Amino acid sequence: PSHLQAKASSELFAPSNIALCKYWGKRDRSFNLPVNASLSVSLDYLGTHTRLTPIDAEVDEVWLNGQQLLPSAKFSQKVSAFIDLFRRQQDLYFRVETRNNIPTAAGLASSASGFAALTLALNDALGLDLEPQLLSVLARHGSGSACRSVFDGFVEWRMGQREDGLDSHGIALDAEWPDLCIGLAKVDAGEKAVDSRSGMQRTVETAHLYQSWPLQAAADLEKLHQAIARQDFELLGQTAEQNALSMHATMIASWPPLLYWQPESVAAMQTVWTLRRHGVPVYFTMDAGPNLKLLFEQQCRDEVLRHFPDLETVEPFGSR
Ligand code: 2P0
Repeated sequence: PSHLQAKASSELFAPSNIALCKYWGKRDRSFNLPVNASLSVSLDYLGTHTRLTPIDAEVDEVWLNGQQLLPSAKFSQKVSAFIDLFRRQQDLYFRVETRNNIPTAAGLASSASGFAALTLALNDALGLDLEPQLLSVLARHGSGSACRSVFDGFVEWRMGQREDGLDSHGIALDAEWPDLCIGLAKVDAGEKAVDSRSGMQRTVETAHLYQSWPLQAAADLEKLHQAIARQDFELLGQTAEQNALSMHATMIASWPPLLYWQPESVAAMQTVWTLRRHGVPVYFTMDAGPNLKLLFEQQCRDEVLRHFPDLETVEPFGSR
C-alpha cells in the first residue's frame, strides 16, 4: 500500500529452531544469502512473543524481556533497521515488546525466533497478508536462520540462486516425528564472545577447511531427507552430529581460532558417546555456543535424563 496504517496492537509468536544440517557461511552478506541449504526442526512452544503497538514518536521503542533498551543499543538498531524494510520512509513507529522464553544469546537461536516473530507481527500490524514464503524471505533479512522459524516442524531452507534472494526461504516439510525429543543441555547461558554473524564470516575468510563444508552440507541434507522419510532415527542422529562437528571443525580451523566449546561441552559429548556405547541411541548437535542439544526418542527419555538431570526437553511434534 502507498500509505501504511497500523492496527492498535499485534502480538505474534514464532518458535526457535535447531538445525540438523547447519547454515554456516554467506554468499551475500547484505541479504543473508547462504552458501548452503540447511534443515531444521522448530521447537514448538519455545521461542519469541513479539507485540507491536504504534506510538506517537520519531523512533521505535524496543523492549527485551520486560526491559526498555536504549535506541543506541545494538539490538534496538537491528530491530529498527528491520522495521525500515516495511516502513519505507513513512512516519510510523512502534513500541516493540519482545519476550524470549529461551536464554538469549546462548546459542539457542533467539535471533531466529525473534526476527520471525517480528516479521509475523509486522505482517499482522500492517494488514499485509503476505504468503508464508515471502514472510520467510523477509525474516531472512533480519537473520538468516529466522527464515526457518516462520514454520513449525521440519523446515528446509532452500539456498536459492537469485541475486535478489526471492528464492532463498524456508519450506515446511510434510513430515512429522511424534517420538522425537530435543534436550537442551545448558553448559553456559551467558553472552557469547563472537556472534554467529562474525563467526561465519571469519570462517569463510580464513579457514581453508571451509572449502569442504558445502559438500558435507549437501550430502547431509540428502541423508536427513532419507532419515525423515524412513523415520530412521540412527541416520537422523548420526547425520546431525557429524554435520555439527564438521561445522565446528571449520570454525576451529579459522584464524583467530573460533572454539565455542568449554570443558563441560566436551564432557557432555563424552557422556553422549558413552551412552551410545551402552546401546542408548542419543546424539547431539551444537550451534555457535557451548551448549549441546540432544536428540533422542521418547522411549529413551528416562535413561537420558538420568545422565543429564538438568535437561530441558522439548517435543517438536508434541502439541500436534
Ligand atoms: C544454524 N547458526 O543453522 C546455524 C548453526 C548458528 C550455527 O543460523 O548473520 O543468527 O543473522 O544470518 O541466523 C545462526 O546464524 O546469522 C545460525 P545471521 P544467524 O542454526
